[in-house]
Amino acid sequence: MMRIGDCAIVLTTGDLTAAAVDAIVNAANHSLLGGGGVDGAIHRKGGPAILAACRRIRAEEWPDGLPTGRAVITTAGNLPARHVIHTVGPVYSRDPDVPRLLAACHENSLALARAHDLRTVAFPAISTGVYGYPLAEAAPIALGATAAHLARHPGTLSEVRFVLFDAPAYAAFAAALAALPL
Ligand code: AR6
Repeated sequence: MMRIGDCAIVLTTGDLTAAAVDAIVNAANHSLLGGGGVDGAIHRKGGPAILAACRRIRAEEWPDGLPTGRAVITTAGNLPARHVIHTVGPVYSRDPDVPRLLAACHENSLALARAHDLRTVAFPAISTGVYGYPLAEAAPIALGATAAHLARHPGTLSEVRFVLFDAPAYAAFAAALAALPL
């Protein structure tokens, strides 16, 4: 755990779909219409209201799909969370834009949470599954972007939780949190 102003950054292991927070963040794809990994689990357990809201967002705001690094918010349907923030992580490559885009996912998701007066947000390890981002590279970017955002925007958020699916993911995030330059 680390405190930045009034907000705690917390690491846990488990299933993101069980998190009873104001918003969980979905590692989505451009289509916003579902997929595998954490995205599949969110739609499966949250029910059809999430997909219906995503279809509306596609029709009204993003007809060509949500760009990488951007975020949108919907209901969480039947999940214990109140909202789902959908963001699209980058597919891992050596392109120098990739770390910036992963940071943008975190910054834009947190900005959206603050804009909706949400206090507690839970993230998965975005891009580290199907999109192939190595955990040891993704963890410092995810935590660094989160810590910097909280330092710049104190007040609204009280907890940002990272729900890591397995022990290697937890270990990578714990090492990165301990090494954060603060
Ligand atoms: N709770 C917490 N973490 C989870 C869960 C869960 N229920 N399920 C998987 N993870 P991924 P990406 C972890 O593949 O790499 C989808 O098809 C998983 O172990 O879900 O951003 C989308 O539609 C990994 O550490 O997301 C996109 O097409 C992390 O969540 C694409 O995958 C992210 O893995 C996005 O790929």
